Amino acid sequence: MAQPDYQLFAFWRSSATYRVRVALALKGLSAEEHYIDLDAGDQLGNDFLKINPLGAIPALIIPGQPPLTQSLAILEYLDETVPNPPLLPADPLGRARVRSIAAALAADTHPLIVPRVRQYLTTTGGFDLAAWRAWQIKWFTTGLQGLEVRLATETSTGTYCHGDQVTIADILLMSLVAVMRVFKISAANTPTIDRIVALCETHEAFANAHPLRQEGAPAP
Ligand SMILES: N[C@@H](CCC(=O)N[C@@H](CS)C(=O)NCC(=O)O)C(=O)O
Repeated sequence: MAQPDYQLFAFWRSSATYRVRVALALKGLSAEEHYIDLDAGDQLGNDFLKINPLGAIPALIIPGQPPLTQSLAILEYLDETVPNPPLLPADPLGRARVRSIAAALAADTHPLIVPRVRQYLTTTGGFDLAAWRAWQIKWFTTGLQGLEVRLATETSTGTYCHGDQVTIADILLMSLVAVMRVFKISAANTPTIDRIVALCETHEAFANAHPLRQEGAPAP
């Protein structure tokens, strides 16, 4: 069997890992996954903290190189080293728009619902599980409904978030939708997002990255 191109520290449900899985598949690259059980706290074990001292996945190991962390940085690295198919538009304004959509989801939405935030809020923060769920719903839907307004009104929206090709913006959108489904949360009144999600789902790269299709996932 061919050697994988990379090693990927991953967890079945991880939204940020999903992004890397999709990008690797779109670029025709392979990675051997190493399971970091976020529910068991593996991300805070000494072995993994040597790979990412911030205790978060994904981490991508390129042979002979220090680990790469932060999904957006990894996506851009993959796009620069394997240019086809491109995951960013050719023009600077287009690239800025795609990066803006991606950052709105990766930096302003997703970090609010990760396990370390749940852990803090449900202990020190005094949240019970109902308050945590209300928090999850609030920030997921705030992020997606804000994006819906952008996608529905900005002229650069095409069949995908930007134009008619998959970009990093679509990967980020799908990564949020994928975990919202795991948590059984949906945002109402997002017809543009729903249309783009349905189109992305027709791609094998997205379908195969689905959280419930990963090792360690519960039976659907
Ligand atoms: N901004 C980071 C987010 C990394 C992150 O928070 N990953 C989550 C899983 S999706 C994690 O490992 N969380 C561990 C924790 O919160 O304890 C990225 O895009 O890679």
